Amino acid sequence: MTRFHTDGIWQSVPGWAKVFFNIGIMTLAFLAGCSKSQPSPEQTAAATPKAPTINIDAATAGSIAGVVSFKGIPPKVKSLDMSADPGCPSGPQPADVVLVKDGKLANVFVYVKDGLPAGKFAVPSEPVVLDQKSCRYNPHVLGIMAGQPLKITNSDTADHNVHDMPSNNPAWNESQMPTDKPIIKTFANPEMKIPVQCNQHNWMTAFINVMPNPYYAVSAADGSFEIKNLPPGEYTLVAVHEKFGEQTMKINVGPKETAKSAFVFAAQ
Ligand SMILES: [Cu+2]
Repeated sequence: MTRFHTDGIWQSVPGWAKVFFNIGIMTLAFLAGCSKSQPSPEQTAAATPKAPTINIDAATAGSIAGVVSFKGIPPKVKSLDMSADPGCPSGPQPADVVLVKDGKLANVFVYVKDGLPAGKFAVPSEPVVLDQKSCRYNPHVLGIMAGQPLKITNSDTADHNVHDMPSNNPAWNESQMPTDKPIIKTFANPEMKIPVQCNQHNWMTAFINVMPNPYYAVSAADGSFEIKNLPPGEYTLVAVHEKFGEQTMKINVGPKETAKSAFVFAAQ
């Protein structure tokens, strides 16, 4: 309150009036501070909307089971040379971007895009594991719910580095030695196809799909996938492959039914 001390008018004001003036200013500042730090209940409710958590009725829940095929001759598998690092396998190693076996395609991310009830789905506390093994990310494609822990482990004798490159979540870039404890991460926001790369080994790539619900799966080596515990309804199902793009289908799931679906990808 010394900012007026050079002002002639202020100097002519009696001392008792200055005291009252200063008390008034301090009271106003105090009230302004209170209104900032203690929002009204209405403000709090608006800032943190509470969507109801959806309960799935086990008596009627169904599932989707399917297979992803590959039509035609798959592209030649690239050979990787990991020999520069003695902690990695020696000799030519097959790339894991395209995995076709007996006409079936692995690492296709299949998820329910539309048709689910509105609301919030329970988030599992069980972590999803991303392991670095034989100088690859295992799995190469994974799904995780927003808020669910991701546990990153190093099973190799090589040093690795885990670098994610999201656009709707914070990025991280961390080294992990063979003896280091697991790195735990979470993603707050749903986001598809977050690339992950090892800065030590440029062939090591993975994709993380952060989902707002638990209705997704990754096709296995035999092309199979299954999405369980779905309430009966009509859904839009999407299948995405890193190289071969995206496909969409409508599918109806009746009460207690296992609806069958099939996707067929081809070289582009
Ligand atoms: Cu690495």
